[in-house]
Amino acid sequence: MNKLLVTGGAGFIGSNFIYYELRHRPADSILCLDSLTYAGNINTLKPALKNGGVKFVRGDISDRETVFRVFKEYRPDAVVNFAAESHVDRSIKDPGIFLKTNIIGTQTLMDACLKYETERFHQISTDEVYGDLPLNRPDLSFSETTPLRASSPYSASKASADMLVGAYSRTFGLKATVSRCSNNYGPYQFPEKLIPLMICKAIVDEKLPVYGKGENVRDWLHVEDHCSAIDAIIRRGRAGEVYNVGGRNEYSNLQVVRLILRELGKPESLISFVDDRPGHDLRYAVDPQKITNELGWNPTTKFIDGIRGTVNWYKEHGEWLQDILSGRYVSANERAGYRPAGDVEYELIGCGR
Ligand code: NAD
Ligand code: TDX
Repeated sequence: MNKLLVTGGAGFIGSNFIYYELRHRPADSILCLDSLTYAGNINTLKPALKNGGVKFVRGDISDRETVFRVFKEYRPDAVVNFAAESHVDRSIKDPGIFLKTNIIGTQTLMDACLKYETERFHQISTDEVYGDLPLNRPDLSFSETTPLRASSPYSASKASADMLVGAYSRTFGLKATVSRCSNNYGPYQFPEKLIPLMICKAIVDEKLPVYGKGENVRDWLHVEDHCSAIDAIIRRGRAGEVYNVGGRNEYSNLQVVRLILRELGKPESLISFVDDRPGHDLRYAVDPQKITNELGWNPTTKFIDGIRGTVNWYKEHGEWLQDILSGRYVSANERAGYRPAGDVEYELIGCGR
């Protein structure tokens, strides 16, 4: 397996995965297919594209013509599908694009895999497909057999895609795997998600908007650990299987925000409690026993070290961040292949613009 098609590789986890593969599998070739929505940033991939091991096509995974052309010309051995609308708050404001990209996009890629007999299709899913757990039951966690019970339009679209992967696997014999991971953090995360948003705001002494009472719990995993799990699954995981990926590393949002403030030497008076997210999931907790037992995977980054490294990364990558906050990255994206269709909205939620 040495020709990978990585979709959504200009986003947070996809770009980290491309760099992970370049470091660990230098003989492999990678083609990144990404439509460069507001969440994609071609600048993130510049060093990888210069290096020559990675090629880039700007295109939409729900556009059959583009997808089939890419498969016909590139003939990937494996497809890793990161491309998605990924922000819960946006899905509450406008669900439509989540259904198009996350469901139809996944179906389109799988149809192409069947036609071109791709050895492996891997779907990057999320622990949010299982719904949430109560705060007062720390003994409970999600296993791969926990029924799907999505809460937001985002998680419902991801759960739909997971069901389709299962159906394509059983009905058409598609060689597919699914990974359901907990909340990721690390370099290159778009500053609309909790950790990078809070870091960015704290650096410039802006108020940090914590939803509700800040008591919701997430299970945090460093993105590098997610990448090592995906690498193990696509190479050694069994076709037809789902693997949960998590850090057994639960913190409330308030604990996370306080930790970031401490790392930056900023006062807790910056915390501002704001209206809660509608339908806000209380707690996620993933049981990663299956991937540990079958594939020997374990996370390696301690949360305190990971947060410290992430805070420092954002402090040291002011240009990458300013390009986003100022909207300059949109021009770089527009120069990268084609102009976005009219339905692409370049609105930054929560970034003070
Ligand atoms: P992201 O929003 O940072 O990046 C998504 C990427 O997909 C962007 O580069 C965007 O341009 C691209 N994209 C969007 N629509 C597309 C389309 N129609 N065609 C082609 N490209 C398109 O997302 P992320 O946080 O890196 O998440 C990647 C995947 O991992 C998603 O499937 C998400 O559901 C899943 N996931 C994320 C987390 C997390 O904590 N961020 C946790 C578990 C699972
Ligand atoms: O400004 C904020 N204030 C706040 O209190 C934001 C943006 C978030 N929050 C809370 C909501 C959540 O309880 O922080 C928690 C984390 O929020 P997000 O970063 O938006 O992540 P979440 O909703 O948990 O979903 C993430 O993890 C699972 C990713 O965005 C998904 O793509 C992934 O599937």
